[in-house]
Amino acid sequence: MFAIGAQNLPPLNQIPGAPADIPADVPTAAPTQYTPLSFDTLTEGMLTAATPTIVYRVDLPSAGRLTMSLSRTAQGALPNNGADVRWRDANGVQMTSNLWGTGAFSRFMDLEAGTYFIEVARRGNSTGSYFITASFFPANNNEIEPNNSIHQAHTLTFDQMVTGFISHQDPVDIYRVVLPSAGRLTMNLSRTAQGALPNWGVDVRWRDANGIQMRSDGWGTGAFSRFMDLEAGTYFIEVARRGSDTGSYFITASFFAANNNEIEPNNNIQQAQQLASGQSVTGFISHQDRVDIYRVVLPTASRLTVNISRPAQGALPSFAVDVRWRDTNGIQLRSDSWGSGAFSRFMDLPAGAHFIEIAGRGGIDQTGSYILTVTFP
Ligand SMILES: [Ca+2]
Ligand SMILES: [Ca+2]
Ligand SMILES: [Ca+2]
Ligand SMILES: [Ca+2]
Repeated sequence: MFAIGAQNLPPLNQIPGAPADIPADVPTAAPTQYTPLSFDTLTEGMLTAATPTIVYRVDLPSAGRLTMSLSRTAQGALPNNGADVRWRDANGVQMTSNLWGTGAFSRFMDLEAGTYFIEVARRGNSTGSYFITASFFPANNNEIEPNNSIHQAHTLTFDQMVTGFISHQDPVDIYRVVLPSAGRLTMNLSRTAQGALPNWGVDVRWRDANGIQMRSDGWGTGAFSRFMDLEAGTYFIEVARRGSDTGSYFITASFFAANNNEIEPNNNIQQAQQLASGQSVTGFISHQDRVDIYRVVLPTASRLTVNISRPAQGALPSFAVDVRWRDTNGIQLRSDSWGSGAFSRFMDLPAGAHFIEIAGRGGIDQTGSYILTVTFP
């Protein structure tokens, strides 16, 4: 089923005379004597005083989850607390070590493609026989590695799912998204059916074009779906291991354009966009842009009515902004929170320029688009 090392298989599945007192975490050379394991094939081993350690070789054809299972034979079995199971990489460097105590043993590691060695070593005076089986489940990841820095990031196409894989060797996957205009970027992550990340497995970090972190969320149980309202440009989404949790995941980026036709920058009264009576404008409060200011010129003393509503998609959440009325000098006349539903308020004002300011409150989810209409005689 897979290639094995061509060299020098010893007649016995053992390393004769391997010293038992080498500290287990000292890197060693790649073992030259080992027993190759085929997946899902039961192999019997026997630890004795003369054979305190047996090394197995496993070749992973792709990235995926390697599960090692050990169980006791019916007769002459290893006594309890009988063995250490050490996982070594192609160079013989120990990656982890497990104690095989009572009962059956089944542990997995999520690993990149390549050669690994599994060492079964007796503890103390324990001797006896056991069965060992290697099983493999490929990650089937189609992320493009290496993707471990923003310079190597894998560019996502909107609404196209990619399978990623966080392994013992690979703690981070970085994806690039390019927003063609201002709008809402939604990231969805979910678990694969097999070999999935355990719960609380990763942090999902949002970074700007310079790699500066804008947001970070732990991905807990269930599916992950978060959005950010962003200006046009390049962003990076980083999937980063938490602790030792590894496994595969699905990731999809979706984008909904704000279609805002406000004239930016409109962030102070000098930059304010002038609106005619009856004119509707679609504005957008984003992570980067927390204020939009509009100018209204009343020809005579009259009633100015301000209506704000939510577009069907990508709207501001409720209670996300303040609506401030300012006089011709920018002095605030009034401020209202915009709650749920539509906003409609009026003021009777003298002739001249006035300003309507839509000001975000700074919450990470309190962004989105709105439709503003002003009316006056
Ligand atoms: Ca990966
Ligand atoms: Ca990676
Ligand atoms: Ca804006
Ligand atoms: Ca603005």
